[in-house]
This record gives sequence, C-alpha cells and structure tokens, in this order.
Amino acid sequence: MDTPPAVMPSFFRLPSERCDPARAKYLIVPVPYEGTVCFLRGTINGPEAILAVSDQVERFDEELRIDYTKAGIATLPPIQPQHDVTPEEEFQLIYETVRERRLFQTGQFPIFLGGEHSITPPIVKAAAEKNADISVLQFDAHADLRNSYTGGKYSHASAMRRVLDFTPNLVQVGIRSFSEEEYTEKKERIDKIITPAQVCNDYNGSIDSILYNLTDKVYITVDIDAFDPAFAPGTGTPEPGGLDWFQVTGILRRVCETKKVIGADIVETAPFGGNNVITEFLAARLTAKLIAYTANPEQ
Ligand SMILES: [Mn+2]
Repeated sequence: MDTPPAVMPSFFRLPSERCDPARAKYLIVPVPYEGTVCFLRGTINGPEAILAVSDQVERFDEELRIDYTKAGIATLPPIQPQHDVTPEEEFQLIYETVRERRLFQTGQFPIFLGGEHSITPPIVKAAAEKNADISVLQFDAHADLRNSYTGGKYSHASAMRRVLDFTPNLVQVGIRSFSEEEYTEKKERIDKIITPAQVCNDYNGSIDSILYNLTDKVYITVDIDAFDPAFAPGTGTPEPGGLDWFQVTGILRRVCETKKVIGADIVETAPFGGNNVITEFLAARLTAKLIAYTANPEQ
C-alpha cells in the first residue's frame, strides 16, 4: 500500500498571512486513511491529490462574488497512523487527534479530506461533545447503516450507523444503495433519506425536507460517490444515477444560509492514474464552495 507523505501541499498555496493556523477561520485536515475498503482502492491518496490540484481553483466565487480566502485557510498536518492499525485503533486516533487539536473548540471551521468514510464517526463524536443537539447531513450513494460489515463495526459501510451512536439527527441525501437489513432495521428513518430521484422530481420539496429534518447546528459529510459517476468517477464504490454539481451545491448553499454549519468532510476521493483529475478537482472545488457558502465577507 502507498504511504502518503507526512507533509502535504497546502490548500490553494495561499500567501503565508492567509494560512496561519492560529488565525485562519478554515482548517483543512488531511486524513489519508484506507483500512476497510472492499472494492476499488486508492482513497488513501485522495487528500494529497485534492490538495495538489487546489491551486487551480479560483479564489473568487462566481456565485457570491467574494474572495472567500480572506478569512484564511490553513492546512494542518495529516492525521495518519505511524504503523498498521485496526479500524478501532484508527477510530480512536482520529477522535483523540480532533480533541487534542481542539478543532471544534475555537470557533474555527475544520474541513477534513479523506480517506474512506469511516473517518467520519470519530469526528462526529468529538463534534457532538462540544455541540449539543448537532445534526449530520450526509451526501452519499450508500446509506452506510449496516451494524457491521467485513471490516467489523468500524467499516466504511457502517459509518453512518456509528454516527447514530453519537447523534440521532442524520439526514441522508443522494442515497440509492441500501440493503434489506438496513431498510428493515432503520425503517423509521425513511423520511430522512432523500434519493436522487426525489431531488430530480421535486428539488424544492427535497430542500424543504432536508431543512425541516436538520437541527440548527449541522456537520456535513460528503461522500464523493453521491455525485453521478459521470462527474466523479474516481471513487471506491461508484453507483449510477447520482446527483449533479448544481443539485449538490444548491442544497449546500441553502443549508449554509439557513443553519449554523460547524465543520465538514469530503471523503472517498480515489485518484486513478493517467490524466484523470476530474474527481479530485471536483473535490477541491467543492471544498472551495463550502468555504464560500460559510464565509461572511462582512466580518
Ligand atoms: Mn458511499
């Protein structure tokens, strides 16, 4: 398996005064973890690939017409184990690092770049300890609600089931793949699962339902496979019939305007060789959109 570098490129390669971790509003946290992936590998290289293309993204947002880098964007050292770890040890490492770095305690806005989806539950655990009544908004092709999978309780396919250990408030968007077990065990959640077909058929109704089911404080997790593989082919478990760029960013914008978003992750980007940089560029651009939508240029 590849070993990602301990020092990664900084997001946007901004001038130093805009990437001081003590003053920047946004903290980019690479988490190059791939331990329980069962189909196509490569997400361990996701964070580095996203950061490497990020300086190609414009710092001026074409929708909001602001330079959203003014609040500062610092890239922190990656969270990665120094030796082989079990999925449970990885959970503990991420949870403890998020706490030690005080990522949800200073009013700054962390954005974690994965890595596989099992990085999300330990982040949510740390965030929920500091934010009562937090919600999680998940974009994903997969429900990830299995109680355990081949990697055990901490498998990527159980990521959202583990999130439910820390908050009952979970809204899932883009879902088009779940098992009978997930459906029957979690049937009561079905109105908090929005499929791409629902988004296509009733976009405004879908947004209303998402906003209705979220509490005021929201953590956002984006599995890049929520997008249709036409837009994001570089991922471990691509599923046809996904969301497009305007659907995802439109929902994100409304949520960021309406709720207090406290942090986010973008996971499961798996750069495949050759010149296929579509997926990592989309992930970098989505990171920029999250920053733009939550940046307040008046402050
Ligand atoms: Mn997924």
